[in-house]
Amino acid sequence: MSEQPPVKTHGDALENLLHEHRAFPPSADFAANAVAKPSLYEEAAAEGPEFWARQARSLLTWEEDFTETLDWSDAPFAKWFGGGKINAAYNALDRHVEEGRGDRVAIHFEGEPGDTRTYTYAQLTEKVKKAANAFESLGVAKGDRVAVYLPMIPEAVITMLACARIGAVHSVVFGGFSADALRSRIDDAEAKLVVTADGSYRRGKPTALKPAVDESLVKDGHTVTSVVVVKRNGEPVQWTEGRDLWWDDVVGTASAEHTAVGHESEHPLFILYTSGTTGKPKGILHTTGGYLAQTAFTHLNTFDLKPETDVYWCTADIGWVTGHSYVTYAPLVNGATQLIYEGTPDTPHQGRWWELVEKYKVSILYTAPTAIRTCMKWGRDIPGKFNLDSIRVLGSVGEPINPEAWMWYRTVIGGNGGKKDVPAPIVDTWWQTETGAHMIAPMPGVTATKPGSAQVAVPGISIDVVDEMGESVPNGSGGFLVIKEPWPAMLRGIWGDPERFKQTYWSRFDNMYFAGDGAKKDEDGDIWLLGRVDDVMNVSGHRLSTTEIESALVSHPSVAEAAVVGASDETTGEAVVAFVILRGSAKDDDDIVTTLRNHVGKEIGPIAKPRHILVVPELPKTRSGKIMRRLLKDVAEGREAGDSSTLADNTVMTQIAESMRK
Ligand code: 6R9
Repeated sequence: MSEQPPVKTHGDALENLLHEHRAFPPSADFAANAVAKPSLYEEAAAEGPEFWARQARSLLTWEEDFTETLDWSDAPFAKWFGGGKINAAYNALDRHVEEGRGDRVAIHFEGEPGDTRTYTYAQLTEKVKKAANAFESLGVAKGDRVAVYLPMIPEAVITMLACARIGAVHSVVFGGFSADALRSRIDDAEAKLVVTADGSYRRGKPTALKPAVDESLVKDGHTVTSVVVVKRNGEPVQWTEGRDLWWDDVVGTASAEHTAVGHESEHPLFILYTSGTTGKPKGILHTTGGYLAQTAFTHLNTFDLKPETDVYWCTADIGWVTGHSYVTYAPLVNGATQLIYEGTPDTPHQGRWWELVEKYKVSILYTAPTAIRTCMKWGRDIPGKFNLDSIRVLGSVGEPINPEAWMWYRTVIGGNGGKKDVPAPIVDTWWQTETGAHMIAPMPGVTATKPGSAQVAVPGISIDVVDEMGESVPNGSGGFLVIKEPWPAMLRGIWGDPERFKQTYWSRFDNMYFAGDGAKKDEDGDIWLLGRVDDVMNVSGHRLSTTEIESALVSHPSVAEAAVVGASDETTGEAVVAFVILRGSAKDDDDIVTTLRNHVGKEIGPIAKPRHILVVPELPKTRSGKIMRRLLKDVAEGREAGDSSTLADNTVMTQIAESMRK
């Protein structure tokens, strides 16, 4: 344990006001059997980029070995593993079959209504070969783009891998996005094929997808020649002859023979548009060799994966980068057995996730803080009804995880409701669509984990926190998170816009990638993420992090969830405005707002006391669980809320507006 609370202020840097100083070292047993050993850090430091060359050769099968590890001569455009040829689908599928792992379960699928399917590696390989043949028969060739607009069903993974197999570039668009959002992504990537479904099941109701595709293609001027439709929920669909084809007709009848040829290491693998931003979507481009090497390495080491025995479950949607790297690619490249679940955590009851953990004996669970906080709100009795003993590693991603939620996750989920002597370690993984793979994360079995901190750079990754001038800050101080050396899974650019790539990520500091996140180093040098820099408020000259105030609010027993924004204010520059969801009984407490203001004052300091606290029934979130503070800022500043088309639930803003009027 660190002796000092990791708090201090430093010049103009972010004020660190958290008082968290617990640390949980790995058990001797876990450490002894762990995949990642402490020596990984020394090896990486000594070897430089060659560390990654070694990982790429040991974790992947290359059709042709590479001749150059890294070409950074055209920075910031990196080339990794030049001269190498590799097929992503071959690595995820065929080689496991060829090496005698064909009977291992690749995917356990559970639909929301309770229907199940199981695919072994041999069966999944056959499906992907058929899909690859089918897409080729529709004229899709290497380099062509394919838009994927599917729910969380095995066909999503099959489609992505079939594209990778033939060298087509997939662009997955969230099933929750509107027809307009889909069209702008189709246009930007000039997609030839769209793969979709009639619909899916969410919250017990069939929801439609195909109508949005139809609507998106009404106006001429697009590049789509075929739409392949998976039959998922049997909802009636409109049909455009000559363009629309049922999956079963075209994939079902295709040949199961297909040879995977190696593509250049730098061949584009996918484009993924970043969510929640206004203006033209940013198509983040990833390529093959480096991406696969880093995703496979991190999946193995961060999660301590034992592919023969573990059952891994990442709850992320395929439309999010986490679903790309840690559902479709890394787990299959590593030969893991994974669970894919279609629906929502509360259908048909609030224990659905825990029921699935018990049923499939999930041993590694990877989810987002927003989901953990939602489960906290429902109460520990719900997971308490299930046996969670199988869980041995827990992961978190997407947002800073409040210490409160971290401790709950550890005890209630990782500790099987307190019944386990040694709860499962939690790995808080910081990374982005742009980084492609984990960048900051503890290694279970090596790192003594701290509630709320992602802590240390992944071996082979160079991370720092710098001040306004780009100078590294000392321990105990805060600033901007940067990446100092190129990394294998880094984005190779923004689709069709090299200038915007340079401008967005490489212009703020010289020769450093600016992630857009604020962070601090504690006294031990461990990194704490403080949220997006645009989520940092300036109140009377004091820089306050939304995350810290949210954590303080959530640490009060009456608060289930909280979101904080800065509203512009003539006198103080910005004023803190908090939106809170209360737990059951607190709703009848008339003094709750005063109580919470004082609580924040006590936890952080009077300067952080919210000017206004608004009690709301829900918070606006994207499908990946990120709170859209931009919309709350509109409310806080008395404006009409802006574009909410990327919200998971479109009615939330109306609910908030109604609660304001009361
Ligand atoms: C993987 C993913 C990236 C942004 C990132 C940061 C936030 C992600 C986090 C985290 C604190 C973590 N973020 N993981 N913040 N701790 N463990 O989420 O990608 O959707 O591109 O979002 O998410 O702000 O910059 P993406």
